[in-house]
Amino acid sequence: MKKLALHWKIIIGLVLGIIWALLSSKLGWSEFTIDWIAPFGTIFINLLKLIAVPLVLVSIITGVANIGDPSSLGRMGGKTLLAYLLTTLFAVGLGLLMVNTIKPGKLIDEQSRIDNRISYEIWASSEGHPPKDGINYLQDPAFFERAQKITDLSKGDLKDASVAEKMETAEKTKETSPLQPLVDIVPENFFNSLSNNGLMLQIIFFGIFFGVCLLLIPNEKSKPVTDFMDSAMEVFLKMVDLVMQAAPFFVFALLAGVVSKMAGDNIGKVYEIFKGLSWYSLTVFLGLMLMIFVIYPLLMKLFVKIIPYKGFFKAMAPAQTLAFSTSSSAATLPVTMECVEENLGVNKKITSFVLPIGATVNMDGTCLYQAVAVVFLAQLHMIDLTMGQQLTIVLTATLASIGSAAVPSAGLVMLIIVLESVGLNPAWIAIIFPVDRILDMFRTVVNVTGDATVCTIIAKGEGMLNYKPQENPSETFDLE
Ligand code: DAS
Repeated sequence: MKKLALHWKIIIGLVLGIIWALLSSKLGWSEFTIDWIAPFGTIFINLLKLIAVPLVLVSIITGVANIGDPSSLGRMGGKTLLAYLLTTLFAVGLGLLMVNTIKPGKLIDEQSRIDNRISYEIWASSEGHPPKDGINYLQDPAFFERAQKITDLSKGDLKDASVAEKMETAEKTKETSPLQPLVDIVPENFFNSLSNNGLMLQIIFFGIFFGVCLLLIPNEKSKPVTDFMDSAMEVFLKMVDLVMQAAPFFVFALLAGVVSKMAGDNIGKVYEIFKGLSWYSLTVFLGLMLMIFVIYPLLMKLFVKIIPYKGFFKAMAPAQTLAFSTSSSAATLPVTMECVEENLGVNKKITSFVLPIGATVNMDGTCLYQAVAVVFLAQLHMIDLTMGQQLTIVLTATLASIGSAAVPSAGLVMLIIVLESVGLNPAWIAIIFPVDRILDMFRTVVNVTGDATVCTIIAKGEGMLNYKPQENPSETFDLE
């Protein structure tokens, strides 16, 4: 039988996870699922986090160091990085606008959100800090009256349960799975002693700083280091690749575990979780489609004009389909360069500089998705992020997308930083992981299309764009 592509295997794992979650809650197997299946999901997340830190460091260093000669860091380099930064900031803003408008995390029943909130407060207190939105429901018995008012709760358990009781039961159900010793073998953090919220941002800063200095020392001195970093990058990408080979099983364990932990034996809650994930996926999908079919064509119309709407997509189709199927901007880069050179008429001098940088540091689809994901998860746990926190998301999602390696699911791994930056539980990536690979396919298409758009605009500005006009001029952007 023809080898099934990884993402189809992951989707099979996803479907099996959904079936198991439904069966488990229907037949009362959630205890078994939490004890014997969910830990493999935790191991998977720990593995991804374990690889993330060195991968980000090496990915940024190689990305910056491979810019070439430092002089190119000048005008064109400045224009390129500025253009990439602007499209990234726009994408984060669009993501925040979408998620605060559609509010996918609020479209599930309040009962589930209240329980999610309680688990958040217990996690926050176990981390030694108060809930980040300043409200401390668990210390407020009126919380349960408030909950009853909001959800017109008839259920006796909330009415009678005291705050302490709720805390106690929750503590008991914490990760005490028999497989916990197995989970503890896989450290979640490369620099365990340094595990603090700012860790990843410090890594990104250091990576950029190191890369630029590497550029500025004489080539014969920097070459051994750059070669070492390139091989180190291969090693870490191989690690991601190996872990992803087991992704179908891990996705199954993750989904089954997350649903059992959040819904228990309550089939109604399972439905609510899937409903929330569907609204979340739709919000991300709509944002990504807007970027591809509206924002980038608008930028082309504004700054390039001579390339027709249909001509742009026809030119980019091979790269976009490859990005969709591989979920990797790096794997797609050679085809992206060919499409932009051959079909859009951009000079090789521009593509060989602008596109490799774009593949490493410009991920508009990723940062849009990260903005949506963090606010969705907060909404799901009855947390209203303040404007200040949302601006923090703009900064950290931008940095996280710069730090994301151009490989499958890199954006999810970096989501950890964005969640930690606003005091949310990084383990929540497990809630959205089940649908992540499918969304990754679309966001990689956006990443690649964004790189090609910026590259064409830069070429136009440098007078190095030689597009062959289409036969039918009425289709051009330039409708005058
Ligand atoms: N798959 C990544 C890429 O190659 C994007 C992501 O993970 O968000 O662009």
